Amino acid sequence: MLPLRQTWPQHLADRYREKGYWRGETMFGVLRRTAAAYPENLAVVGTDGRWTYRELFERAERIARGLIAAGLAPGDRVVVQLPNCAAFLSVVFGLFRAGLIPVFSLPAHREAEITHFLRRAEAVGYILADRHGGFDYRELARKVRQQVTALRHVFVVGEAEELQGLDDLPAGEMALPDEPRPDSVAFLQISGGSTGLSKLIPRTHDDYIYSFRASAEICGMTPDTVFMASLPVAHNFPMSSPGVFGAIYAGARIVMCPSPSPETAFQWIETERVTMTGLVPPLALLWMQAAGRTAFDISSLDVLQVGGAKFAPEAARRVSSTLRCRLQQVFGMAEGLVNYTRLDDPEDLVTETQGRPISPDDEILIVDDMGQPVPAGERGLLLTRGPYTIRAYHNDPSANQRAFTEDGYYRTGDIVRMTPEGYLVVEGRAGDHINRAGEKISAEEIEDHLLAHPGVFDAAVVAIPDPYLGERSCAFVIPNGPKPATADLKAFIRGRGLAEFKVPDQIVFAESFETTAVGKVSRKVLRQRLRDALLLRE
Ligand code: J2J
Repeated sequence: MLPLRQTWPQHLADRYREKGYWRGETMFGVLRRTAAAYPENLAVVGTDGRWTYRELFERAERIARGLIAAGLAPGDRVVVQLPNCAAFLSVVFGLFRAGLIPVFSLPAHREAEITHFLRRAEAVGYILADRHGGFDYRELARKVRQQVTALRHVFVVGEAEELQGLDDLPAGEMALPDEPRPDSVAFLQISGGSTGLSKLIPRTHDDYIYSFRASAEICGMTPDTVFMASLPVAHNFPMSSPGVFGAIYAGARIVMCPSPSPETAFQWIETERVTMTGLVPPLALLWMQAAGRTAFDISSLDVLQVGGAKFAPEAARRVSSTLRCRLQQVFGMAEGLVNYTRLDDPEDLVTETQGRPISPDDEILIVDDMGQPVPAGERGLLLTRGPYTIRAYHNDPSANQRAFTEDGYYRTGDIVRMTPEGYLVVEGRAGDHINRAGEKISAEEIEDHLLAHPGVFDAAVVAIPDPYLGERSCAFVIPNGPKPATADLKAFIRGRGLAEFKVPDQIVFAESFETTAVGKVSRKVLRQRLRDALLLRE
């Protein structure tokens, strides 16, 4: 298979190299260098193991050999679905070493999402856990394999039953291929997606390494840092801002926390003396609440990052007094651009803003609906391009048409303003997705599933502000004949093989959607009106 590319104009690629952003390293090269510098330092701790950098490196190489021996070839795509565990890293770096392209899915994903990723990525492999969180992923693999005939290799981490176990692959002395080119695509990340199904985000070795190397510097990561992945590690935030990859760059220790609940996470913080972790706002609120009455000693925690959705300034102000650590706000996206408040920023900037970009070469444009820049300090749509922001999604011309301007800016869909200090404040969103505790749900995707129910004539899914989740999803449904039961509709969505977080939190039945006499309105306007009407009623 040909290496996937992400193309920046030549003059910009040259500039990014000249400035030392892109250094021609590969993802596996990052691990190799750290393993050479700190072989006996503990690299990763999880429920499945405690490995030094030397052990992690050796395990990754063994997996690479096993995958090549099994018949996979450089450039092949492999969907990875693993929870937070040490093996996540050995598998992913094994794939990198073999020149295979991981496609990162979340433990919450089910048949509908996994088959979509496999098809869209033209993947030939799928690596999954045996069980996690009360769910048997092998069952999922059996179903998926029947639906996607191009899927030739399924490997289970753990108890494989009749499937192929990853640890049982004959590694032998299989020769490893040359390492991939640093400007080639290293993996496909998934987008939160505001229209339809998730899009695939191709990130190159050069651009991604720059983003997490610079992030690790901004966040002061050193070999003494103990970074805990509390959120699902396949998310771009715990993966790269600076996340587990930034930690590997810095030679820090990684703790793979199996659940972000305060009961579990606090215990890991105490035992492993965790110094830094990242959360979405609803979890940060839970942790702040729990901190006052926990018996665990969480005093090692030095930096709490909060991002993925807007963190209210009132809550942000309480972090230092409740959790007794510093706060860093993070506003990022899997497509690229990441903003941080800096650790030495004055308190007002840290609590009231979502930070400033990583790179001096991150270009920020704030525009009105016509695409014209707004006056300084006013709110508008955020467009961006730069040394680690993609120029195109994988294999999706119509999404690319919508999501990028002609001169290569990514339309984030976020409404922001810039402070005089050059910091961004997120004010809202133009796109139609629901940001449910940091998980982005496309309204259109859920509407399409609802419309497949025989009892549904029409459906519109909207985001409703929620005190716990930030936003929850509400589906307005016009029945086709007798009203279906709410529980049936939810069960129907689940039965379509969707991640649980996509099941509407609330369903409201309506007789019609004719909210004005003006005739047909766009979906976007319709969703807006339904949301406003419901909020007025509440
Ligand atoms: C408001 N909205 C935010 C914030 C993200 C670091 C951190 C987060 C993500 C992420 C990431 C926000 N305040 N602090 O990839 O590397 C919303 C915006 C944004 C979208 C991106 C990272 N932080 N958001 O959340 O790809 O709407 O990445 O465009 O999942 O989340 O979502 P995602």
